[in-house]
Amino acid sequence: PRSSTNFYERYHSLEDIYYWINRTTQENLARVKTILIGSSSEKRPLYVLKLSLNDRADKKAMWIDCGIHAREWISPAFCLWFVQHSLAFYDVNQDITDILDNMDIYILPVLNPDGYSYTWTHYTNRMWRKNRSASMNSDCIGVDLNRNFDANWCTEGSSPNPCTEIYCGAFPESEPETHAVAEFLRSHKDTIQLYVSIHSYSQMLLFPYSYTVEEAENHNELLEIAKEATEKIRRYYRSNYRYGSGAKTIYLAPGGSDDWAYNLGIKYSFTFELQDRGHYGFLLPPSHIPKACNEALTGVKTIALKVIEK
Ligand code: ING
Ligand code: ZN
Repeated sequence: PRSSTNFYERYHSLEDIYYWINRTTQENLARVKTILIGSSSEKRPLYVLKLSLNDRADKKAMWIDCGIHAREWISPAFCLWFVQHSLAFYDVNQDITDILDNMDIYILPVLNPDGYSYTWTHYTNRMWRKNRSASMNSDCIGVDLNRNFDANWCTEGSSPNPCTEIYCGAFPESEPETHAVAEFLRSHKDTIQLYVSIHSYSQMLLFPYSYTVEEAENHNELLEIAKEATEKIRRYYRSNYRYGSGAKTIYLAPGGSDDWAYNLGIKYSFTFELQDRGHYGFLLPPSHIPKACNEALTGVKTIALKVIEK
């Protein structure tokens, strides 16, 4: 029997997502390319989708990663939602058309495939956050990939103890997942203008810095963009998103991907925390996927259009 809910309104296993990546690429050969950027510590492939919908020569690009933290299932669901929206509504919806006419989009649907896969194996593993790599001097497993980037690495707000949820790893980019992302961004930094990372939960739109309470050089510009994005979300969806620099809005957190990308030179760098604000937390029911994803889609589109104007 045919399922009554749409593919994008459900959560999917890692195998299903790999299958979806393959099918989406095969069905859109002129518009989508799959790029293998590396592999995880358990040797799963890390695939980036490149959406390139017109062949203008001087195009810039944006990057979106999802699933850096295993239990945040709404995050990979958003990446799939975003790709589907881009392919279905190019030349239909004005905003996504303007964005894709001016930018290529790189999308990494599952940055942490080992952790994500682990959360699908048994309900007792559902709240896993880190990757699944072994450590040299401890039996504890996993590095917090959002503490493993080379941005004030392993200072206050992360931990050198492998048994904690915010373990920074043995050294910056010690993990194959973070190293692959960093290498890709380093080699594309001249075209990538905008970096976006998708997490859950708590409904926030954050920007650098998270590793220090000091303000980023273009703080006011980032603040203005985040304000506009969250206002649009409130107007369209009646959902409140807080916004501000990471350190001042949630907590000190060094080694994060958005701070690292910012210091690399990607001056528009944002982290979304999607729905909800704690009622279901990481266990957001599938019936909430459409609203959560549409809110974030509105936010990402608003940011991208602002960056294109610059
Ligand atoms: N929140 C993020 C975390 O890694 C964050 C917050 C954003 C930290 C940007 C550093 C940089 O803790 C969740 N929910 O994971
Ligand atoms: Zn997270």
